[in-house]
Amino acid sequence: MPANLTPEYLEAEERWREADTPEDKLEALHDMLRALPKHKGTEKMQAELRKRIAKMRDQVEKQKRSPAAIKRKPDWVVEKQGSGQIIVLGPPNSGKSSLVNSLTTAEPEVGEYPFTTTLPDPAMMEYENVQVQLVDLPPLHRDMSPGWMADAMRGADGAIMALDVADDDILDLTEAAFAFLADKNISLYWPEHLQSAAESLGSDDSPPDSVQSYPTLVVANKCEDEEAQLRLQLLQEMWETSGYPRLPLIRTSCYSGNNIELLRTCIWQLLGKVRVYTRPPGRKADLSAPFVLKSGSTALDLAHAIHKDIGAQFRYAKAWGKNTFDAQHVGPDYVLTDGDILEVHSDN
Ligand SMILES: Nc1nc2c(ncn2[C@@H]2O[C@H](COP(=O)(O)OP(=O)(O)OP(=O)(O)O)[C@@H](O)[C@H]2O)c(=O)[nH]1
Ligand SMILES: [Mg+2]
Repeated sequence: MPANLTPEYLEAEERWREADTPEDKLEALHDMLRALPKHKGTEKMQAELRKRIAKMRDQVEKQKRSPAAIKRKPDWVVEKQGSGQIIVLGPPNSGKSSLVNSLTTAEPEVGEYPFTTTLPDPAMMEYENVQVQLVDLPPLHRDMSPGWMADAMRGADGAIMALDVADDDILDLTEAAFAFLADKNISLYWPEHLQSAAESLGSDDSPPDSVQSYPTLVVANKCEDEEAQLRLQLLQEMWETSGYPRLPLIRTSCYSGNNIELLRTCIWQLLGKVRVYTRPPGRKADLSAPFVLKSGSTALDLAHAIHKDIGAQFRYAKAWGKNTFDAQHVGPDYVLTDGDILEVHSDN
């Protein structure tokens, strides 16, 4: 941030942060542009502000065209889609939107300045033959996150917490992000189904202790930075002394693409789900359209997912998979493995 920002600008920026509606945000953005000193040093900020104004104006216009739809639900409610929903958490400017950009075909706004993302922004991530919904969120900060953030997170199946290992303020910003979560009684915990992450932060293996709790993977982003390793060591120490929950960690860089594909796999594993295929007797399974069920689900759960009558009249299934021999007869309690193919037989 340039040092010569006027109090008027800062006041308008504060109003923008606090604004709950796109109209109020638009008005505050206009005031920010008006109050921004106009000289060579602020040309980039002026251009960014104009871009944000144009985007916000589009949003206001869209709302006007469908007032009924807007009345029904607030802007921060994201409808779940795909096989599961993962929220993207983290302090300001840590690269949350850039990660969503790298993992999906969506183009959420990325900015050099903090508080670029102001509303939840869903995007679909492809993982092999399934789609996972990522929700890019505004930054987490003790004093500066909007109060509705906790509501926006509700219902998610897991979270990634992006931290910026190129930023000297990483410890303070991480603390401010955790303070927001603590304030809202939101906890994060180790995702038991994750198989791919080699590193971990902290040692406190406490189970989730609040109504709102998420299996979480920490993403150390901007890891191409020369001093990333040093900051990660400091982060490790701080994690221990602060008593934060033990969480897995992977290092990524949106700039070099490092570990982005590993992150994709981890996100799928975070969900703790299995993909199972069905085949009608004597025919081939359609491997492009899996049933996606909670890990630990059984052959009977699959039968119910196919149709309630098939579930009610389940007799047995033939299974092909990693843990069975081909066409093995299995009963209702057979626990499904990712990639299983089942031929379900019922009295129906
Ligand atoms: N060096 C480096 N910069 C990155 C990387 N990923 C993102 N950035 C930059 O970091 C800045 C912030 O990126 P965003 O994706 O907007 O961050 P954010 O966390 O969504 O920011 P807010 O929405 O404001 O909280 C931008 O200038 C990005 O280009 C990375 O891997 N390495
Ligand atoms: Mg963002």
